[in-house]
Amino acid sequence: MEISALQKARSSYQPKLPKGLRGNVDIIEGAPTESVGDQAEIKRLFPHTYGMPLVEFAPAKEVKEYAPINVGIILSGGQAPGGHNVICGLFDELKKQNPKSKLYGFLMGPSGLVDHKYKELTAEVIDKYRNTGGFDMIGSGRTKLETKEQFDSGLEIIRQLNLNAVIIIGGDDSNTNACMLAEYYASINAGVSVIGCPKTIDGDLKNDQIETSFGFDSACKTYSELIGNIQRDANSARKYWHFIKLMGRSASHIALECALQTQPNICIISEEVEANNMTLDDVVNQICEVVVKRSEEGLYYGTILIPEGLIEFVPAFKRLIAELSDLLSSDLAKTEAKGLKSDDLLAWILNHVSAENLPTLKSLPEEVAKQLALGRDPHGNVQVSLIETEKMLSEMCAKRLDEWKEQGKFKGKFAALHHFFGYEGRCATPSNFDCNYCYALGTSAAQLVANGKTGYMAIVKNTTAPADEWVAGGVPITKMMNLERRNGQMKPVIKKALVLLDGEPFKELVERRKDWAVNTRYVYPGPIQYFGPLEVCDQCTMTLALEHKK
Ligand code: FBP
Repeated sequence: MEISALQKARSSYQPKLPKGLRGNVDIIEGAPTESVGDQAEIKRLFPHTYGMPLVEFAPAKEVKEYAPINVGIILSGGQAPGGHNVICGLFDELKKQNPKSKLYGFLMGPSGLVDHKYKELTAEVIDKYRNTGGFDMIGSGRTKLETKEQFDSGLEIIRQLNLNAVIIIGGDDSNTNACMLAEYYASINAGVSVIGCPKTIDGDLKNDQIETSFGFDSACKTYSELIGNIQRDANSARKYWHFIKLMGRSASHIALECALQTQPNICIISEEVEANNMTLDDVVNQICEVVVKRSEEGLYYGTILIPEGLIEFVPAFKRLIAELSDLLSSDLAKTEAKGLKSDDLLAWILNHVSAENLPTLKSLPEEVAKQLALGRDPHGNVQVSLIETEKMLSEMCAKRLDEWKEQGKFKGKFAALHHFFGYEGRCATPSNFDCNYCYALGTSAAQLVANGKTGYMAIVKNTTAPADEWVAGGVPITKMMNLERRNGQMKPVIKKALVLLDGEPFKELVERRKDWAVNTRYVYPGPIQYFGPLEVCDQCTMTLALEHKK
């Protein structure tokens, strides 16, 4: 495999490990935990893994000896920079504990476990992927692990390879599955532990124990570089409005972080749109008002950041999506709509959707309607990355501005360009933060396994301090769960963290956005820096800094 000069130089970067993780550790157990919601029901569904204590690692008081163990690892869901370093941290710690320990990678996501597709990860394989982006060491996938047949099939290969543990690196949905797998294996005394690791560029897997999910840092820095470049172009040519959609699924954390880093003219936050009960029309009016104000100053250009999940948060669409989810999983759909191709299925839906939601569905361009109605991933999520919200909004803005022109309210020019920043940020070469964080998470996961824990997620806290001072441990996955409606049924799931409208990052945006809208206050962050002064290379996201400011 040919590698770039940067990759070569970067492969010798030694991730910084927190002091507490450098040698053998003792486990300090905290008080028993409760789930964040629906305690009685979550306890009933997870009797073997509910209520376990938080754990923290402290340097061991005595030297420890470890028997060799075998561990299997799965990369699940969307790519996030740093995934390879979780595996490297895990591998190095396992080998440090006992060189005879072995690590296996299940191929192409959770389906690798079910279908028994795996490879051994030797030092030769691992060394090629240190500090690299992507998940190509073993591949990833979105298969949902939920049935007893899948769990039993996984157990066959676990027994064949004599695995002591399976580690699932994933987002909220994948870790929900990790929790179910842990519970099932505990219930049948399978003697295998299941540990999760918090991954997703979306930044929505966080809570009082998880400060951030890995990948958010590098993805936001990559998008911010690109937004900065566009802003510089906009400020030079002064003729285009750039509509920039940003990946991030439901939550607007990525858009918010990129706005804080680059200071665009407008940044829409889906959670605010929902809280203010806004329609798409209201959003369009808000944008157009800024376009008019800037045009009065002779500024016929600007930047607008749009979170990819916006449409799900506009209350009318939210109601429609909820109805479509229930409708498509109903018995009626199973009999009448089974096997219908997309045009016929949309026609069937149009005939069955309620009178309340029909006008909303009909108001959408056909491609968007189809995507909303039919495009779901295996976890039931609308595939918002495939909906061209940026184009839809800019077309609506162009129409509105034409109307205002006729009414004499707008005298300027309006030309729009569209961008979607998503996939190019998910596999970026990880920042120092993600390299260090992921390596520590992998090391933590190995310590959880060595200490016989199951149903835990590896965590690393105090991440706004220098990496030396980070604190590692584990949190029971059941602690993060509540019940949510999915495909017409109440299901136990990890609670997603949305942007908090009373949180510091959003408050910072609110305080500054009026100024950014009319005046041009662009910031150009430039590319991620891997070598150089620490205040440039090791800085964390503004979201993390603001959320944990002391
Ligand atoms: P995860 O939640 O699995 O980390 O996914 C992240 C993500 O990049 C979302 O931001 C995006 O909406 C989705 O994956 C796209 O999915 P796909 O890779 O299947 O197109």
